[in-house]
Amino acid sequence: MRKGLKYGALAFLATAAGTMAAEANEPFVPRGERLFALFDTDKNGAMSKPEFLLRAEKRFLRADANSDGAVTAAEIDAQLAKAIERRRARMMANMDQDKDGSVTREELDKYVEAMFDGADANGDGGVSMDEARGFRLAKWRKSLESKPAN
Ligand SMILES: [Ca+2]
Ligand SMILES: [Ca+2]
Ligand SMILES: [Ca+2]
Repeated sequence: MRKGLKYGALAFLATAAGTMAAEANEPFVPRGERLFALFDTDKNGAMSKPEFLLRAEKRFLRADANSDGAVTAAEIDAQLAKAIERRRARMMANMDQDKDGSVTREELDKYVEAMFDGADANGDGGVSMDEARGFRLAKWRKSLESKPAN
């Protein structure tokens, strides 16, 4: 139980930071509205160069494990490995319901069906584009956690 919650919290953090964060912290121009809003710190509707620079530095230099101001290939490797581990832990925590270390098709189907139901906000059996856009994975996962497992 505790373990599940911990992974859930990690998953939430990872998703809150943006799914791209799970890959590498390479500089990129934000395209989604939510992500853009994070970059546009003073919320004036445009991302300034200093805002862009600050964000990129903060993200990229997270990999600088020994804090020497430079990121080595090994530091990038270590960070990617951590991200992969987190991702695997999240996938297993979400889908491996009987915790036997593998996700069966049944377990996958159950998860995917629950996700569909979560996205189908008005419960009419179809997910519209608006419903798909309004679906928040992190929020949905949180709502799963608060439900008792069956
Ligand atoms: Ca370093
Ligand atoms: Ca299993
Ligand atoms: Ca619907």
